[in-house]
Amino acid sequence: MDFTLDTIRSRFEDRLDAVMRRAGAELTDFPPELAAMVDHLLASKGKRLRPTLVLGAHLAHGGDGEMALPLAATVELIHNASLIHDDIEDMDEFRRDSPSAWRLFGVRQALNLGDLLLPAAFHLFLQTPVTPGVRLRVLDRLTRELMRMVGGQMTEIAALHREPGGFPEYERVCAGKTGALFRVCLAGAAELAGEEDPGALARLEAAGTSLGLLFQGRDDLIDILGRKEGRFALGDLLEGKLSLLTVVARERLTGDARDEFFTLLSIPRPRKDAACASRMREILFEEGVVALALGRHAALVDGLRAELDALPPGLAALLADLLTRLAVAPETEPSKP
Ligand code: GRG
Repeated sequence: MDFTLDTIRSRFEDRLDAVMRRAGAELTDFPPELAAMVDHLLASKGKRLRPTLVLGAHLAHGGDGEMALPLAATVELIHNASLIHDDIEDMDEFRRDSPSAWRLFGVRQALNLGDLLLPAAFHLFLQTPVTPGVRLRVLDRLTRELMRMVGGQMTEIAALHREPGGFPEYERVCAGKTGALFRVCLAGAAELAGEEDPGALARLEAAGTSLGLLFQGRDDLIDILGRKEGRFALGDLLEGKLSLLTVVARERLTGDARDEFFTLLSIPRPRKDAACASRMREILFEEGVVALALGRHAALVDGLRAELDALPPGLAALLADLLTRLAVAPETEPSKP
């Protein structure tokens, strides 16, 4: 079969929707206006990358995909919960080209919605038709990774507005907040298909960690290149966030440019305005930080590509497809913010 993101996503799209809708319907006996919030959430779909990876990894390990549908829906529900909470924490007003959940329903109900999705996700996973032993192993993986995800997010927030500790700190944050779910997608799906070899599972976990780093790096680059669809660009600089750019800035900047950049980074909102963020962006372009960060990201993409041969062929093909989408084209002229 053809292991591309598009073919796997479209092959399972209807069934994944049905499983997620069933989870929504079972959530509670809400009155209609509250049920409408859940419906809105389930209707606002993203790229469905994580469930597609679950299904692809299951197929690539000899599974039929069907048995992995509850896990696929589970990771997407957890991902959605994390986005709702993340938007509240960052006060991001837009998500998936529409107002974020807290803008639509208020902070309190958005928090509740995120909270609701988590037990719903676990409840759904428990319906996976595998032996209790396998189910428990994957459940254990899921809970451990979810703790790492929250840990990564907490570490990132603790690092706001300050000069970053360096690339290892950035890697740790990405391995948690973004890599955790990717590790579940790859290694959890393989376990559901019967994979027990510790070496094979470790390779899948390593690929998930690398994907988290690449995915987050791309997100960081898109923020500065001004190509964030439906969201404000430069949000990370405004927020004073640890990012691939601030880490490379720490390595690269010297003298006045360094002092100015990190002084601006340390200013909290709302004192830091769009003009501050634009000046920071200017420094990053002028001092070659953006070019270096693009190069660093491209090298990481190449690094993971070189490791794909160690994975089952179908999964290697699927991840090769993903890597072409994670590459970020360099931009010679910075567009005006
Ligand atoms: C699990 C409720 C809960 C909280 C965990 C808030 C938090 C703690 C973690 C946030 C983690 C986070 C938002 C990481 C960012 C990952 C990222 C780049 C998301 C964007 O993913 P896409 O592009 O989104 O796959 P779509 O919209 O396509 O699904």
